[in-house]
Amino acid sequence: MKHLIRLAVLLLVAAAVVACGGGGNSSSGPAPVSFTVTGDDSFVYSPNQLSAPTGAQVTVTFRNIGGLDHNWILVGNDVDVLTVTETAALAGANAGMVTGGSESTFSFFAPAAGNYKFVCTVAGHAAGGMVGTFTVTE
Ligand SMILES: [Cu+2]
Repeated sequence: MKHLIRLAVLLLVAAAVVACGGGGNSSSGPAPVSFTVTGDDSFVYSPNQLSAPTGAQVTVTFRNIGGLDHNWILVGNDVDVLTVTETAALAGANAGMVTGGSESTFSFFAPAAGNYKFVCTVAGHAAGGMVGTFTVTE
């Protein structure tokens, strides 16, 4: 009888492991992605084109290799980058202001599929070219 109980427990555990495994695979979504982006005083992001699948956890390290303050925020494609402020950043997609020689690492979930932009909101920097494209795929 003890053996039967032990067998039943083992079967239940095995069933639970299988169920969790299957559930985990279907609910975990796309693999997380991470990027390191530099920004400098010539108003260049490198790289200036990023892509991630919708729903993926995106971790960005924004490294300011210049001397001026710079930032990195993700905004909708329809936002006017010349007048945008940090409040337009999509949820979590905001490096905050990063002083020269410093970096900021932050994470967010890639929004719905489509085209987005990232931009430095310091006055004059976007006009100088500090803008990049972020493509979210299905
Ligand atoms: Cu800047």
